Amino acid sequence: MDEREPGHHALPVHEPAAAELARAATRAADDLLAPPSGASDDRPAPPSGAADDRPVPPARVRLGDVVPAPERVTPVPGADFVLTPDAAIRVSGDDARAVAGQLAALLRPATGYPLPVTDATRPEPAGGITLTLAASADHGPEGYRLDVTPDGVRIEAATPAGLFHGVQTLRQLLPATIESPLPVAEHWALPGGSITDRPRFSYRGAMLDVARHFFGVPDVLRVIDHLARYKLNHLHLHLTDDQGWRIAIDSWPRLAEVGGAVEVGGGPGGHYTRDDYRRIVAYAAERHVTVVPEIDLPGHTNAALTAYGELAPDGVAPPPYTGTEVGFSYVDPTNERTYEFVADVLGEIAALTPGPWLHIGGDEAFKVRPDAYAAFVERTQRVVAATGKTVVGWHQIAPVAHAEGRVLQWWGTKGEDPVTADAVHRGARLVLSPGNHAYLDMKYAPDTPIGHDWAGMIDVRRAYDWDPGTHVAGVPADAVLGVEAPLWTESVTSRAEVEFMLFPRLPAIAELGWSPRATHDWAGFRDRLAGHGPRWAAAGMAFHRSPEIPWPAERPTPTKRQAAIPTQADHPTPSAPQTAIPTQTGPEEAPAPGPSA
Ligand code: TNX
Repeated sequence: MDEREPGHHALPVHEPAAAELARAATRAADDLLAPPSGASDDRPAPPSGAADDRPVPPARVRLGDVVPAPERVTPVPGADFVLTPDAAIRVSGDDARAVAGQLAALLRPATGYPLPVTDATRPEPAGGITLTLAASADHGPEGYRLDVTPDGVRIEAATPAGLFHGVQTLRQLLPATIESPLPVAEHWALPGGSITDRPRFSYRGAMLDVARHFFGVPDVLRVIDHLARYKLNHLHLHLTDDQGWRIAIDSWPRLAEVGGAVEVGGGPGGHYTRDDYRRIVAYAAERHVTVVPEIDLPGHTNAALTAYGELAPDGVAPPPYTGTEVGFSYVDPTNERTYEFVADVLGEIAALTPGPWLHIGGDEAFKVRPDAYAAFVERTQRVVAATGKTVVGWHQIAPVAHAEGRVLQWWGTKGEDPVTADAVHRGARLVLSPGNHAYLDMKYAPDTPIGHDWAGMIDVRRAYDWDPGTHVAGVPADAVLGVEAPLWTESVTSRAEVEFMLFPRLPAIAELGWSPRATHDWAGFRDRLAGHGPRWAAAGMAFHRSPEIPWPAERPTPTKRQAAIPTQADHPTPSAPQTAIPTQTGPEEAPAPGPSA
């Protein structure tokens, strides 16, 4: 195990300075080796009109700076491509057109360029981006190939999901200012070379607990955007818990109306209507993200019991709960009415959910006797199967009889778990969310203003330094479906706080899920990640300025037409750990709904 000494988290303050120096030295060396920016013969000139009002030289992005690390990166020095105002995005077919629309929507705000989407068969204007869907391409269901040459950028994939992931890579190869919501005078260069890429695991996700504190649709859509940036493809929504029931159920209307009316701390809570949920699911699907809905059973059900006291073991509705204890509530596993409730709720959720998974919780039902618990979970697994979905549960359901295809979400903190290993031998697959590495509700360090510490502190290095393929003893890599980073929200109350806890740790988990193990390297990851800070800042996102990461010095923003880019004014200097969380992180508006094809 990679457990580190207690006290490690009192990070040496000189570490970032040393890393910063090393980085500066690398860049200086790069500058000596590389041809002067824009001066090589085969490099196109910067876009006309942009050169004069360009106040600073372009920030250099290297082809290998991508997070998560691609499978193979082959830089070609001097083969940079520069995106110019007359560029078009060419597509090879209708399915590629939707991704091209998304790419155009990503690039238009900061560049101010029209970037029309055109057919690849039309005569080509020079210097554009081509997206090619080729079913014969050997990149797997999510992989892609990206080529940058002075003449253009080409992305090829066998599926729209692969093209979409390639687009996220392209985005990261442009200067950080590409994230600006307003036009910026910038030299829009991409480093030359080729990338071929595909994921290590098919399930790469994050969980948002919308039960402890409720988060409205715009906040959830924004989290989906964050997942998509880092090639995560599952959003697990923890929709119900003691403090709130957050999804409307037609056949049991009081669940959301009554059970959704509070949250931790006594706030008004809230819930998603069926249309809200459909909107979330559709927005996610456009970004190749599958929503995994969780109805936590038989414990964590106080909110349901407040709405329908008949489900409680004593038949009496308890008062609403706004604290943060766990393990005290449960639906009566000996009452047939409970199984009508389970079938109705899971049936409605299944009907609203296009993805294959239905998560039934199963954690911390401390007050239910083991035999009654096993009988309840077995029966509930059968209810899920009857809906046509595949059951997912927290690893507490491991001892229960196997159900076809079932997936256990493992949140242990020790790599020894014979009960889970046994369930795997009986056919279960695992999604790994180790509490002491992947729980993004844990504090970064003792002075982190929000978060838990029961699984220890999780700094960026701890989030990164583990291997999903070997983490649980007796569980072979081929039984691991993937990884997920849960964000529980007992202490997380706003969009800014969500982002502060996700960044920069979510990209670490994303890299574990996507990148080949051979690329795993903390020093390299930390340096690649550093360049993402300015991207998050330009996008108006909050993040923790972890002292482990050599964030680049601030670069004056090359504004054009007085671009109002969110500044980092509320972030301290890179060497000081950020302990305060900005209350406002940019436009309050929801991200625009995805561009329609
Ligand atoms: C454990 S992880 C829980 C949650 C809490 C979380 C806080 C799991 C399946 N159950 O109910 O929110 O710890 O870290």
